[in-house]
Amino acid sequence: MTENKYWEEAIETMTRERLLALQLERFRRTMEIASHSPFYHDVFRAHGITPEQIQSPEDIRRIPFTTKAQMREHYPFGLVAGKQEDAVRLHSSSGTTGNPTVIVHSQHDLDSWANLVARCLYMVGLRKTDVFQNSSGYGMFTGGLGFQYGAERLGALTVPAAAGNSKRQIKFITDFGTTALHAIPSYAIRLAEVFQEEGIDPRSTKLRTLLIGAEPHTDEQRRRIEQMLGVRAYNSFGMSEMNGPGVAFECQEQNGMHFWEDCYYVEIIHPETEEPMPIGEYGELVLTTLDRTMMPLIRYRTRDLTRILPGECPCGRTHLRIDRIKGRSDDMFIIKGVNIFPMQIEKVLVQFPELGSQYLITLLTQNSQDEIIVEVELSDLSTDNYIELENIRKEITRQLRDEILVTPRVKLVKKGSLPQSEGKAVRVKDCREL
Ligand code: DLL
Repeated sequence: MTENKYWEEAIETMTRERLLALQLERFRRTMEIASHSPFYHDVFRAHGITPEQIQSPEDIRRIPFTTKAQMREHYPFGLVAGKQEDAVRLHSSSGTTGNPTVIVHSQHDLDSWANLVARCLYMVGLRKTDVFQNSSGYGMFTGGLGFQYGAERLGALTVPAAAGNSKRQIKFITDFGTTALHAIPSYAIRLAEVFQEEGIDPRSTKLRTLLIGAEPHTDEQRRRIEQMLGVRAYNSFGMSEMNGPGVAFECQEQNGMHFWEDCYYVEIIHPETEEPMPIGEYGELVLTTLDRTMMPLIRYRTRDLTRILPGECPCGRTHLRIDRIKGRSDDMFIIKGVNIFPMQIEKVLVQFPELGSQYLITLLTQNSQDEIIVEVELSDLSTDNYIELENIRKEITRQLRDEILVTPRVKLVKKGSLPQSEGKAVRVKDCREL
């Protein structure tokens, strides 16, 4: 018997027309459920909106957006629509300022989420015979439990290694015959460095597949990670408000992430005018959950910037693909009137074999002027000849200026000297005077 290429063929390859019909039906059902929450009850009433009015994408645009600020205002349970006795899990995202955001799930929601993650894992070639190791933090961070239940649903042997302790991660990979690893990209780099320090060639292990996501990274960084670990690395996108991982994932083409449109309604809007952006153009991702019963979110403004890729994917899946996340509108910083995303800087740095993978961008005020300092670690391939280092530094400065249109102060620092965080990498420190 030939093996099926898809986890759920009928859904994954559904025609666009049928997919839209399914989405509209689920959108109406989602609104009906959401109207039982205090928050959406008031929103729908104030705007005179009922589920029956939603017959087309144009109708959807009449519904107001939901923002993170509103979720915080209605903290913790103002958006919960289901009954307390049906609630089985709560995740909350770290709130750096004010209240965190809270998401509550029913058993149905958790089953649906696990199925989506299994669908992603199957898509990149994982099967029951794989050994899947998860180096995510467990707990509130959804990369832990989200992948755990997804990989179990797939039927893989799942190793909940959790975050940190790189030597132990490597021991698990070696001893348990780990074939697939989930890591955030900055940690994948760290792990590759520890393999090297320990004198173990990752290619001598069974590790072949890496799933990386949860933080922005360039395609160049992905290729570097693939090279360092001898794996194929697939980009994985999600956020706690939309469950966690399993929202959009690359297929084996490695060309954009398929968004699971049976479970999410996707819009890309202009962040200021809020008008829909044409296919192929960058804007802010706005998402609606279509299969959540405890706490649906409708037209949620994610702040993530991306675009829908035009054309069909050779893999046969009909669900749309988004480009890698360019950044969050709140990561963007403005220096001397120029808008800059950290990923533009990473794209330049990663081209230099003399540089390692860790960098830190610091924004300062000097003589009432904004200044940008880029500190970047040297790699093992770099020289310690001062003149050569100075030439490299000048070349990096020149290329960065061409990319971001302002001249940064570049500092080359010793490997291992930049601060490392356990969770997502901190790339920008803004120390400017207000
Ligand atoms: O990061 C969920 C997740 C876990 C995704 C594991 C993938 C793997 P949050 O902590 O709520 O959830 O952070 C969500 O992280 O809005 C994006 O800004 C960013 N992000 C997530 N995936 C990617 C990615 C999880 N592949 C926020 N590329 C999102 C770039 C990403 N940014």
